[in-house]
Amino acid sequence: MKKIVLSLTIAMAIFSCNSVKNVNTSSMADAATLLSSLSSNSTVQQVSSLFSLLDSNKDEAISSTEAIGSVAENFTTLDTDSNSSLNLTELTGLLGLLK
Ligand SMILES: [Ca+2]
Ligand SMILES: [Ca+2]
Repeated sequence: MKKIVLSLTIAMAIFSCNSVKNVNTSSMADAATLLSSLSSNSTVQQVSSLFSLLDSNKDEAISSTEAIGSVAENFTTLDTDSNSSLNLTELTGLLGLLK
């Protein structure tokens, strides 16, 4: 019985470590700040910075789980090739949606 409790505790510890690692709160906060400062006058450079902040797994694509705020709200509109992820070109389309 003790062994089971111990391995459960270890499994829980590993799990909680992993979930902390997966959520990079500082870059999420940066992304939210940058996103709220974007307007139709924003540059592709700014969208590019937003892209790298949102792309937490660094696969050069924004998945629906990585999208936040207006990117998440307009995800299907931005995803012009409907592959359920946004590349930099598709994310740049956000500028056209901002007023
Ligand atoms: Ca990604
Ligand atoms: Ca796409």
